[in-house]
Amino acid sequence: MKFKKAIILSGLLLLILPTLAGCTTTLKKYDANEKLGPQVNYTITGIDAGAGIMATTQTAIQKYGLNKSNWQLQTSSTAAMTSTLDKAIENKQPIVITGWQPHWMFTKYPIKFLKDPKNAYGSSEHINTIVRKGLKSDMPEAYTILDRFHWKSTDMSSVMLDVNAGMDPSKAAKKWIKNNQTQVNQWTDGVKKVNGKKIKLTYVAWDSEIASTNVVAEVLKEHGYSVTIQSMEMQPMWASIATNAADAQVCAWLPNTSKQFYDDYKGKYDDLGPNLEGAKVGLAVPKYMTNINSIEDLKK
Ligand code: PBE
Repeated sequence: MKFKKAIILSGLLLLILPTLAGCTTTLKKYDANEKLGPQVNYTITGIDAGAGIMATTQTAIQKYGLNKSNWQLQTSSTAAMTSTLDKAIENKQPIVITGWQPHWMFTKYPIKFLKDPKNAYGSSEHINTIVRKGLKSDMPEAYTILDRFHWKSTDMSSVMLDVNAGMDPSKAAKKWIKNNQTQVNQWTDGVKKVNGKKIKLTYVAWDSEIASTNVVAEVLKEHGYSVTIQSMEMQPMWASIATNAADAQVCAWLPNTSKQFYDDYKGKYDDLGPNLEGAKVGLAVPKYMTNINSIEDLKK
C-alpha cells in the first residue's frame, strides 16, 4: 500500500515539476498588438560595458527620450547577448539588442536593424588600423603590410563564422588566407621577409576583432615575424599603442564607436586608415517584430 502511494506521488511530481519549471522560464511570445516596453521590461540587451556601442546606445536612449519611459540598457557580454537572442528567437519572444555588422548574428538569426532617424549611431562605420608612433621607421616591412591590410565584410564574416562553429581562431585565419592568397599577396608584394623580429598586436576580444587580428598575425608570421597578440579592454588597447607597449591594433570602429579613445589619444598614434568599410552599428530586433522598424517605435 505504502509502495503504491509512493508511486502515485512520484508520478504526480513528474507531471507537476516540468510544468512548474516551464512556467518560470517561458516568457510570452511577441504580441504586435501590445505596447513593446512592458513586453521586454523596457530593456535593451547589451554587451560589455567598455564597448563603444554601449556608450552610443546610452546617448540614443537620451536622444529618443526612451529614458523618460524608463528604458534601460543591460550590460552583459556578446556571448550572453547572443545566447539570450538565440532563446528569444526560438520562442518568438520580443527582444531588443545592440547589433553590429559584420557579425555572424546577422547571418545566423533573422534580425533587422532599427531605423535611426535621429542619427544616434551614424549611417555607417569603417574599421581603421592604428599603429604606434615610430613603427614606420622601426619596422617598415610590418608597417607596409599593416598599411595595405584591407578586406570586406564578407571576408571578416567568413572567419567569424568558422570561429563561431568552434574552429580555433588562428586556424580559421590560416584557412581564410589560403583561400584568398591573391589578395594577401597584394598586402605583402615586394615586402622583404624578416627574421624573427618581434611584433605585438593588441585587440579587444570581440568576434570581429578576433577574426581580423588573427588574420593579420598569421600574415605577419608568414613574413618572418614573431607575433604576439594580446586581448584587453578597449581603453588599455588604445593606451598600449599610445605608450609604445604594443605596435598595432586593427580594431578602431569609426567615426562613432571608438571616437572617445580616438580623440583622447590623438597625436599619440598613426592612423593608417580603414581596413574595412561598410560596417554598421545600431539597435536590432527579430524580423517577426513586424511593427517595430525604427528606434522611435520602441515608444509605441
Ligand atoms: N562592437 C564590435 C565594438 C567594436 C566592434 C561594435 C561591439 C564596440 O566598441 O561597440
